[in-house]
Amino acid sequence: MELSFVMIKPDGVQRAIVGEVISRFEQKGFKIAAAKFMQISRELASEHYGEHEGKPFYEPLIEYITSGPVLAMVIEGENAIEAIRKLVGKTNPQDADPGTIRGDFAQMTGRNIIHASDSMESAVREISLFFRPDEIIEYERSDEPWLYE
Ligand code: 3AN
Repeated sequence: MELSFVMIKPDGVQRAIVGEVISRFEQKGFKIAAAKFMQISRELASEHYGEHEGKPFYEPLIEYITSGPVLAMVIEGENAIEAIRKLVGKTNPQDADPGTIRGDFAQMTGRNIIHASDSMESAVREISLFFRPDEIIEYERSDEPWLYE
């Protein structure tokens, strides 16, 4: 089982599709291991998006992600990192397939609703930026025997 860091960005919260987005992960069989509704500080935003510092979209990206509350989550499941990226869709919603979250709900890269870790290394780094180890809950979902053989 893998853990991925997933965050519904301020546009997802403002557009009132938090429940819809979480449902997609739940219905696929992924388990919420941690969740925090929060306002991201500039410091945390610049740590999270450090790899993009210096790029033309960096400042708008920091403005965007700190513009309102977000729902940060740790989501667990089989091959979670890659599988969640598939459910989320391509970074530019114009390229994201219908049926993906960005393909169904978003128009622009700068308002693409959701973040999900793109590798094991990013997942470990991002989870530790947003959550303490004791905030990540281990439990069984009652339908696990029906999801995993
Ligand atoms: P993803 O979120 O799909 O992993 P990254 O990590 O390349 O994509 O980019 C992080 C965030 O930075 C994106 N979700 C998007 O909000 C913003 N971003 C990335 N590339 C661009 C771009 N070319 N123009 C505007 N914003 C961008």
